[in-house]
Amino acid sequence: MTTPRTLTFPRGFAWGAATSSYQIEGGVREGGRGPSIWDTFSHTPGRIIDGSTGDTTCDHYYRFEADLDLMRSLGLQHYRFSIAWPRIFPVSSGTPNPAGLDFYDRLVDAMMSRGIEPYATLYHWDLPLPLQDAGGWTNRDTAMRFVDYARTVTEHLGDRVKHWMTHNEPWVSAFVGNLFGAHAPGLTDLRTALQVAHVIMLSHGLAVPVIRSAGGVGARVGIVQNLEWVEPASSSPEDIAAARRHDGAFNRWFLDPLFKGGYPADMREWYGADAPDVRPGDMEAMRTPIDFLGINYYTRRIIAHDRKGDFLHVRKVAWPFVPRPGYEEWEINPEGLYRLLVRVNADYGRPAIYITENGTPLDDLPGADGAVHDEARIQYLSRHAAAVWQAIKDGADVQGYFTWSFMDNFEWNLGFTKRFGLVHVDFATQARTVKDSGRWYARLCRENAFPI
Ligand code: IFM
Repeated sequence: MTTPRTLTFPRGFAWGAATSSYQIEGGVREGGRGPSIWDTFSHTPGRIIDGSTGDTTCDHYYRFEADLDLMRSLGLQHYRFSIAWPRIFPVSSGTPNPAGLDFYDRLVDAMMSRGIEPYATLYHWDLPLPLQDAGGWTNRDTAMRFVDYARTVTEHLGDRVKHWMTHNEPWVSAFVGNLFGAHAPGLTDLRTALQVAHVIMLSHGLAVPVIRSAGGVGARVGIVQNLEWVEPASSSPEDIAAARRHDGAFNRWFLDPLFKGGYPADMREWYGADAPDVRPGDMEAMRTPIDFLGINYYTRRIIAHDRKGDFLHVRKVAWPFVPRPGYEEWEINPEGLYRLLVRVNADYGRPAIYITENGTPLDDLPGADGAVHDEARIQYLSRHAAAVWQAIKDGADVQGYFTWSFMDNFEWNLGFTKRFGLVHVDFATQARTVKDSGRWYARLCRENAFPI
């Protein structure tokens, strides 16, 4: 069978772009917002490679109307954004902050009036600082506070927002923040990371029914996991076992509780005494059925056994070497997205899926003509969209695709050194320039199809 020259997606397929609150909003002291763990982390010398912070970033808090105008002018009809918990509960609990709710009211209204459908993430890493001071995600009470926060926001916005995501990338929150120390809160302890992952997943499970009932008719609730396609570096039993451990830690540890009701036994055994404190009812809560799974896909990993490697005794192998600008660690591998989708379909009972993030950082700056000619991003997007098309054709229930990101923004510990946007942002002047990829993607969104 030959591949058609134009790839057409199912009717109603949701094309969009994604961002998150701390990465684009700025205005960190506006409207009664309290501090988050990222405010203190980014202000700690040495934590962010270029010494920057999210204090201003894209200034979207003040410029959201113009940013949504730009989105509309490109014809994007779906937008995944996140809500900053410290704007809603600046002091961890008690009465919600009316100015914070008002900001998201105005933001969502501005989307609706432009024909842009909101997809809201509740937690994209900006934990209110008072909660961290009380133990953060190691403290089970944080899960209860998350449920309160989820209820407040969905009761408030649920008449307009119909797609809710509880968490963005629990693996990153837990491991990058609490084992590798590269993200807030900057800790380096495996047991802490595993406990954080557990309480985050518990908070998700507890919040799902609350969001569903407070969100009103048509509310759909999901969670976003960052998943990788994993392959062993060789056919040796050691490398195969190492790849299985990487897959266990990265993928199965977060998918099995959602769809199978328990942590994978091989990984529980591997973690031993570091495994989290699981109480009666926790796993049942985590297994609460979701309406969709959000998948953030960036790369494939080729894994070798290495006793001196990380906590999994593994080493990431860059093979075959694919030179690329930007994130050297992230091999571009659209085939891995296809395989991952087929695998999730087969192993986890064909869930409804949204690709909630997929994108690449490039050194794409305006040229002498003032335009940004990012042909490499167009290649990246078209190859990944083709992988999604093929996975749908082979049975995966993928209902939408959101590229990361709508515009260049604050890339966490990498500051402003990585640009992922369809829209270039000059952080000195706040000028926005639509990249060539933005125009290419806009056409794909409008036509629900693209020529290959
Ligand atoms: O910028 C991040 C985003 O916040 C979460 N997923 C990966 C992106 C690129 O690193």
